Amino acid sequence: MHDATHALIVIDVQNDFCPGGALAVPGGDEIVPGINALMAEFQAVILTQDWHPAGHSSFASQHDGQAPYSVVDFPYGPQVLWPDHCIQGSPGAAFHPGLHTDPAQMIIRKGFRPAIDSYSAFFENDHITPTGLDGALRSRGITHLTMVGLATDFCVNYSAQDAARLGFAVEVRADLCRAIDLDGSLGAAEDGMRAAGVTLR
Ligand code: VGL
Ligand code: ZN
Repeated sequence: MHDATHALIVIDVQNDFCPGGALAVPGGDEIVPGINALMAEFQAVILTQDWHPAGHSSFASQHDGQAPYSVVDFPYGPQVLWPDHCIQGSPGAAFHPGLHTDPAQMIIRKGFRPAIDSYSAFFENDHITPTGLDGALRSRGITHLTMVGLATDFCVNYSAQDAARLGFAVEVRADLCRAIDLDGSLGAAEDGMRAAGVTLR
């Protein structure tokens, strides 16, 4: 059992990111039993939930002539356009039914502002708008984070790098993550996380 300074952050283990979902990550459901087991080792378990309004600006459906997985320029930089996914209150936005949610002390929802996507559990994709997680962790004296979930190369990657830059000691359990891997995004994410000081294991 870790002490009270360590938290487990479980990222976006939601139906739309699992096989059969709108933005399915290959093998996304395989990590659920291992994550459930890992929860028992932590005094603090926090879940994140991708939580978009219908018609969110990150959806390809909102951009004439753009296919899902194309990249367009947003005011804050390049943005991948996704299939419609994790719409607030929809079955796809719900946690995977096998995920143990009772141990969670906090659920951070993100991506609810129509004009900004949010991969990271700490900041939206403008890298300015905070989710509040940094303050919540700090006020509890939490300094060490273990991250698991979906997808390795997007929400886990952005969350881990932001956390490391904010001064947390961060470990990503790659065996309890699965990737989308668009055009080498997994390799780039692994390099970026290591460069930011994240421990990958
Ligand atoms: C995610 C793409 C869009 C993720 C969320 O959880 O990695 N990826 N929204
Ligand atoms: Zn999303």
